[in-house]
Parts: sequence; structure tokens; C-alpha cells
Amino acid sequence: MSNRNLKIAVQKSGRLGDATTQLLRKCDIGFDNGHGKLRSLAYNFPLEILFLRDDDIPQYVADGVADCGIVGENVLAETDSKLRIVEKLGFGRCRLSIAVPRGLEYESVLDLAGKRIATSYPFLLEKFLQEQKVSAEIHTISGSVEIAPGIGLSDAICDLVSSGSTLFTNGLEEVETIMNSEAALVVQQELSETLSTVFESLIFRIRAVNEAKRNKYILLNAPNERLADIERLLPGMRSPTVMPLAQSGWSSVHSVIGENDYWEVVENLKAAGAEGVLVVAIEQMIR
Ligand code: PRT
Ligand code: ZN
Repeated sequence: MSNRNLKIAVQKSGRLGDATTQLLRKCDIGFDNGHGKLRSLAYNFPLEILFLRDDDIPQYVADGVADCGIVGENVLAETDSKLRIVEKLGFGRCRLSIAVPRGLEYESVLDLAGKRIATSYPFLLEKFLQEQKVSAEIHTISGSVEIAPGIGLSDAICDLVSSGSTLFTNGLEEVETIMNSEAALVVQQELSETLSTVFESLIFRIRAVNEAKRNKYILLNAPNERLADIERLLPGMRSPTVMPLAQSGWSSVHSVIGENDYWEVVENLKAAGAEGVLVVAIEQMIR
């Protein structure tokens, strides 16, 4: 038991499937995920990947069939899962919302009283309505929730929304947000010492990949007399690297900048005399 591989449950296909595979590959974990495969053993990391339906992932991890998993927070919340979220992964972002036919008069959540609401998220909807002290009729359906009002099955819906185009196409309007969600890495409470070590290495890699996504590597040329200003704009991981160019009086400056203030920093660098600015994506970043 103690020498077995770490088992991770991931979505077989669907909205989280590709991003999850990409994340593991960026972590330099190589595996074959050909169609129809239920499990796959990584070639170069002690990891076994189980491909499942997303709804089943929390239970499989809780039962110990898998040691950890990657699943949407919405699924964890709907199944009232007690699994520990170790890391939010920044993909599969969406929100669970209530929507009503566009043009319907809607002032507040109290307008839902006595209404029929179709959803695949009865647990979270019920909890929300209770918190809001609103009594409504919940119709649980497993898919195509957005068509329910149009065919007269319900007065409102409660479903996941990302771009909002499904609601728009079906003449619906978002009126309440119950929760925001993204994909998360979850783990069983108790892992053996060996499996914990492997899991820690996996988190280390995932964090390095995600940190890299939030940053860019920047290279530029600057006249030496402007270096002080430019260095102030580029704190980097510790401080920027400054190297002389072949042309005297000029230096090459290398550093890392965060994606949030990226454009502002680049504009300020240009104003401070930077030339020949190159920006490169980072594969992995360990602080
Ligand atoms: O087969 P399996 O059971 O594994 O997959 P599934 O069909 O149940 O799930 P899937 O692949 O559709 O979604 C997997 C996970 O992706 C969800 O649990 C969420 O965590 C996440 N996610 C992110 C979404 C969306 N965005 C999303 N937009 N899941 C579903 N949708 C649907 C939504 O239900 C609605 O039908 O997309 C439509 C709305 O999208 P927009 O862009 O038009 O607003
Ligand atoms: Zn599902």
C-alpha cells in the first residue's frame, strides 16, 4: 500500500478536461489520455490519473478510490463535500445564478416566493432560499435547464453561467448570484507519509505553473543614465539583472512583472527611456 502511486481523479471530458490535462502536462507530468481510457499511469511521476464524470469526483476522493482530485467548487458545494481544497486553479470559472425571463418585473429575491425554479443544483438552491427566507418550488432536472421556462416547466432557473450567452439566447436574465466557482485541487484528509510527499511535489509543481501564468519575463535596453529610474519600476523577484550591451553607455535589463500591472509598467518603462522591450511567457516560476 505505502509504495503505490498517488491517484488523482480528473474529469474525463467536458469543460475541465482539457485545462486539467494541460495543467498536468505543464507540470512536466507525461501520460497517455487516449479516448476511452479510464486510467493512465504517468511515465515520469508516481501518479495514476483516473478519468471520471465530474459529479463523481468528490465521492471517489472521499471514499479513497482516489487520493486527490480536480473538480469545480460548484460540484463540491452541491455534494456538501468535506474534502479539503488545497489550491484554486484559476480555470473553469463560472457562477451559480438564478435567472428569470427577460422583461419580467423583478425587484428582489422575495419575488421568487411561490415560483417554480428548475435546477440541477437543488441542494445549493434550497440552502440559498432558506437563507433568504423565501419559499419556492424546486424542480430538479439533470440538463438543459435553460429551456425550462420557455416550455412552461418553470418560472425561473438556477444554473451555472460563464459568458451569459446561454441565458441571453433563451431570453433569460440573471438576477441573483448564489456562488462563484472555479476548478480546485482537493485532497483526502489522511494520506500516508509516502503519498503526502508525492502530493506535496505535485502541489509544488502546480503552484510553479500557476505563478508563472501570473507573471511575464521582460527584457529591454536602456541608456545607463536612465538605469536608476528603470530599476525602480522593475523590482523583479529580488532585483533586476543588469548587463552591459556591446555598445558602450547602454545596458540590457531583465526582470519579471506581474500580469495585473503589466501594461502600466511597460508604458512607464518606455517613458523612462527603455527601448527594444521583449516580453516572454514563463513556463514555471519558483519564488
Ligand atoms: O460529463 P460530466 O458529468 O463530467 O460533465 P458535465 O456535463 O456535468 O459538466 P461540464 O463539462 O459541462 O462542466 C464541468 C464543470 O465546468 C462545471 O462543474 C463547472 O465547474 C465548470 N463550468 C464553467 C461550467 C461552465 N463554466 C458553464 N458555463 N459548467 C457548465 N456550464 C454550462 C452551464 O450549465 C450552461 O448550460 O454552460 C452553459 C452556460 O454557459 P454560458 O457561457 O453561455 O454562460
Ligand atoms: Zn457532470
